[in-house]
Amino acid sequence: MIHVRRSRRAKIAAEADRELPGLSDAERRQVLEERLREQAAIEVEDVVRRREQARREAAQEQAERDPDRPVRPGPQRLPPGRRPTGCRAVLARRRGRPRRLAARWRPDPIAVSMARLGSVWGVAVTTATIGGRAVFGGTLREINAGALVHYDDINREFAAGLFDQGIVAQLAFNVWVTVPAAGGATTVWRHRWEPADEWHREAYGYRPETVEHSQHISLAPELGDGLLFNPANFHAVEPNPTGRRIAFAFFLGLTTTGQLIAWS
Ligand SMILES: O=C(O)CCC(=O)C(=O)O
Repeated sequence: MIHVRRSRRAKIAAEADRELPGLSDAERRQVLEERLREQAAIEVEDVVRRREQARREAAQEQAERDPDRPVRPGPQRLPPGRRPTGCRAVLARRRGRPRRLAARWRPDPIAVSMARLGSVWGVAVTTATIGGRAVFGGTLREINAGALVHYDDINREFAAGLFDQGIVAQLAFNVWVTVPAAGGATTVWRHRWEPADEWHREAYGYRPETVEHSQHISLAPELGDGLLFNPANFHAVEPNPTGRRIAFAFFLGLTTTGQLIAWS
């Protein structure tokens, strides 16, 4: 490692001497320090990018092995040539197309929730679109074994943008239709992703020490409770030893034009 750093330093020095001949010793030292700092930043970014990639692949493998893992089917109608990743890929492959389980419920809890949220916001909630086509929006989900500390952020997941609409903030909405007698609390921490978190990766999430010093709030769901929160904040679900914990859920995005769009 030391050998690699020395040879990198020598290479950067040679480049600087070639490009900027005639610098004083002090100027040359400053240029070298700046370039070494830039190089170090690029390397850190590269490590983070590789870890993210490894995490996505591990999460995908995990989802394939463990069908009970809490996954969220996300935007399924991807543009030509664009393949879904992570749990979305698994769901897309496993089921062909997502099924809207809520479709037979009357009234449809997803439609009711979106209508209420839209009336509070002042503009109706619409579905996110890709190339003009609406994506899947509204899941019925059972989580009994808990969920690791994790975050959801479409802008980090698809840095180049995925939907036709630009999103400035994301919210997660859950409304519980079956709750366990004990356990199953959702905890949300005042903590957003930072590069150092990558040292605490665990399967599809992060080890608890990532958030141990952050403020948090926990909610043990009651029947009919709804929870709207920013999923970019790290969050987790406590397992419930008995009973069933079932919720209708979707993501909401606040668009650059002030609309609310839904997906997943
Ligand atoms: O079920 C919950 O309480 C939250 C689940 C979750 O991780 C999410 O909505 O992103």
